Amino acid sequence: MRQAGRYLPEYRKTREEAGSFLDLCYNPALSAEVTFQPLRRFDLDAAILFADILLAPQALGAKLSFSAGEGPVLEPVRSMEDVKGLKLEGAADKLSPIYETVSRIIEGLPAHVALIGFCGAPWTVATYMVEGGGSPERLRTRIAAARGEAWFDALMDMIIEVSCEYLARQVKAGAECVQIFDTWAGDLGDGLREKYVIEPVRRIIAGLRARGADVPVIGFARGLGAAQEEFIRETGVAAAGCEWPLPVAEMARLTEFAAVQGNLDPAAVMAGGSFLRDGVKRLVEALPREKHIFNLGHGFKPETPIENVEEMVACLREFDGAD
Ligand code: 1CP
Repeated sequence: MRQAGRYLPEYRKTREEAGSFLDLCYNPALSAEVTFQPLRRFDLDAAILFADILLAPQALGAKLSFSAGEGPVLEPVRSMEDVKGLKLEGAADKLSPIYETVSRIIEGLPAHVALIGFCGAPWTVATYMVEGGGSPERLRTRIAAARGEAWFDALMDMIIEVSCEYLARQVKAGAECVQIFDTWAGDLGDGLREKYVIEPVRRIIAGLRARGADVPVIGFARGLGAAQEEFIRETGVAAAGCEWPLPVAEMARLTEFAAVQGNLDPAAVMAGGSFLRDGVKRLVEALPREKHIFNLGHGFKPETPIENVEEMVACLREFDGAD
């Protein structure tokens, strides 16, 4: 999950130095610096590339800005005419500063730390493009999907294509694993999940393999609940990211099909104390270590106390004990 970010004062400083969030994303030296920041503080086994899932739609030609305190704002895509205004050709090239960031990270990364690249899953990226930013219910997008609108399917195809190329180039630059973030996967029920969550992720993995990128893929399809098993089996992800409301017993069951990642409640890290310790212990005890990537069930909140993150990592090392 996100591990850099606003809970770290050094991140806020670098972001200020960059000028804006997007300037930071497109600055390889500063993005690499931000990727390293959590590693200097905490004993972590992996780093996640600093970038954002919304850079891919921007590369397709959708105007993007981040307004202070309000999150992302995108020029909405709501018709075939809008889709035709986007351009797939050359889109992955516009993301070259990100591949440069990956190369720089690899140069400075300790050998025992893995680098995870990432992109947004087509469904989640499409929701931001159709809604024009974050939206509490994403109804416009869900209705377009339920109607099987031709423009919506064309948009999904474009996002799938750019994502294959974007991830393959991250791998070529040195990413050792990639994660596909489907934050809004839980929006879709039977009849739509297969077409807009499972099939696009399956196609991205096939596209990666066709380009010779042979790294493990983590699928974070948030909110799938009982459909996680189907997602794992049909997409072929090596690991499934699990959000915190998923019971640990269900995660243990899923290890029959793939590795699992997660799923500590970000609020437990904010709370600290015995709830945090017990949460870490529960995960370590319930899941086989060769099938479990310890992580949060979603990204760190900006208000998270740094000493609680230190405590979380210390507990993990203590309970895990194998290293
Ligand atoms: O500095 C700031 O104010 C910006 C905060 C921030 C950060 C640190 C945003 C804005 N993006 C990021 C980086 C980011 N985003 C990473 C890099 C790794 C790291 O921080 O260590 C990653 C992996 C993401 C992924 C991402 N961006 C997701 C998927 C994962 C998730 O958290 O669900 C999503 C949905 C986004 C979109 C996004 N980026 C930023 C915001 C405010 C949002 C919108 C969130 C929403 O609609 O609720």
